[in-house]
Amino acid sequence: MKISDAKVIVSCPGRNFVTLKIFTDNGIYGLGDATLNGMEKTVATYLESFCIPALIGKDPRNTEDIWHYFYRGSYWKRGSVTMAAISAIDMALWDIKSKVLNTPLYNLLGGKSREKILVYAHANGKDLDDTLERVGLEKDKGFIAIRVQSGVPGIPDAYGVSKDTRFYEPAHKGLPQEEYWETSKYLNFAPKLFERVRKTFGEDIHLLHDVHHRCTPIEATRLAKELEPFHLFWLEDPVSGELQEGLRLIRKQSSTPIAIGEVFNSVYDYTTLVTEQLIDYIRMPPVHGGGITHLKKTADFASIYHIQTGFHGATDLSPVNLAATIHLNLAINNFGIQEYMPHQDRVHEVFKINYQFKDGYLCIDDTPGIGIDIDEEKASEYPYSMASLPVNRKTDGTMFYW
Ligand code: EZ4
Ligand code: CO
Repeated sequence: MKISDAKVIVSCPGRNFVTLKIFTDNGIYGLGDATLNGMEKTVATYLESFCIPALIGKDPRNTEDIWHYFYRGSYWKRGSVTMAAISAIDMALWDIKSKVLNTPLYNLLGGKSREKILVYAHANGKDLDDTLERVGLEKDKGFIAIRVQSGVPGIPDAYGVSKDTRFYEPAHKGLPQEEYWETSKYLNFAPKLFERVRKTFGEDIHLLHDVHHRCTPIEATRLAKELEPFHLFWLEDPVSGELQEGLRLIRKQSSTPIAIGEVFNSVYDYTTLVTEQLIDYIRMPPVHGGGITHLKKTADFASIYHIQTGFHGATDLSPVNLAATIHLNLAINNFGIQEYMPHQDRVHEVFKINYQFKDGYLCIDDTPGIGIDIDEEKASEYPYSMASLPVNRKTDGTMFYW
C-alpha cells in the first residue's frame, strides 16, 4: 500500500481551517487537521512545498517511521508551524490505518477506557452579572463543567470576551487588533467573580478559569491562593509556559489545580512540569502536539506522574482535530476533561461529524477511522480570509504577554 497523492484544503466557513487529505493507491483516504490560528497559510506552504512531495510513495501504515522521518529527519526541529504540519500528516495516516483495518481509531489506541468523555463549556460575559447569566445558560444546556471568563471593570477588552457573544472567535479579520490589559484590576476582580458564581450555582458544578499567561509567578500564586475557597477544577495557563520553573512557586503555596500547554508542541515542553509534578493537566492537542503518535506518548508520560489530560478544544481547531481527540480521550487511562464549544452550522456543512453532545459528555459513533469526512465542494464556497489573534499591551502601552 502506497501514498499516491495528498492535498491541502484551506476553507473559511466562519474561520480558517487547514485540512490535509492523503490519498492511497487502494482508494482509501485520510484526513488531518493542520489549523494554526493566524498562521494557516504558513503551515499549508510547508505541507505543499515539502511534506506532500516527501510523502508520495511511502507506505501509509508506517505511522511511527513517517512521524520520525518528518521530526527527527528534519534538521530544524519543533516549532508550532512544523508540528502542525506533522500533526496533520500523523492524524491522516492513523485515519487511513484504522479505515484499512475497518475499525474506529480508539481500538488501535487501547480500546475504550470509558464510553463518553466529560467536557467543559465556555461562559464568557461582558461583566459579572452577564457572566452569571451565561453560566446559567450553559448549565441549562446540560454542561456539568464550565469555564468562566468575564470582562473586568476598568479593562476595555478582556481576551476572548467578544462583543458578539453568539460565537467564540478570538481572532479578528486582517492584522492583529491591539488590546489593553491591567493585571492589578484583574487580580482584584477574579476572586469576587468566583465567589458570586459559587454562591449562585453551588458546589456541584465544575468551574474552570483561563489566565491566558498574563501573570508573573508571584501574581499567579496570589490568584491561585485566593481562588482556593471556590474549588476550581483548574486554573489554566497562570504564567507563561516558557518559564517552567515559575510554576514551582505557585505549586508550593496553593492547592488550586493547574492546567498548561495549549501553545506547546512537543513532549520536551513538558519535561520539567511533568517530572516535578508542577501541573495537574496537560493541554497540548493532537493538531499542535504531533498528532496521535506523539500526543499518546506525551499522555502516557504524564500518566506515570499521575497527571491527567485536558486537551485544547476551542472552535479554532477543526472538527477533524476534535474527533481525533475524542478517540484518544476514550482510550487513555489518565483522561481528565475535554474542552468543547460547538462549531457554527457553516462548519458542519463542510465537515461531516460523527460525535454528539449529551448531558455534559461527548460520545462518538463506531465509524471506521476518525470518522469525519469533508465536503470539498462546500469547502470551496468559503475561501481563505485573513484573520489574526490580538496583541496585548499594558495600559501604558508596553507590549505584554497574552
Ligand atoms: O486562546 O484557541 O483555552 N482556550 C483558549 C483559546 C485560545 C485560542 C487560540 O487560538 O485559550 O481561546
Ligand atoms: Co487557554
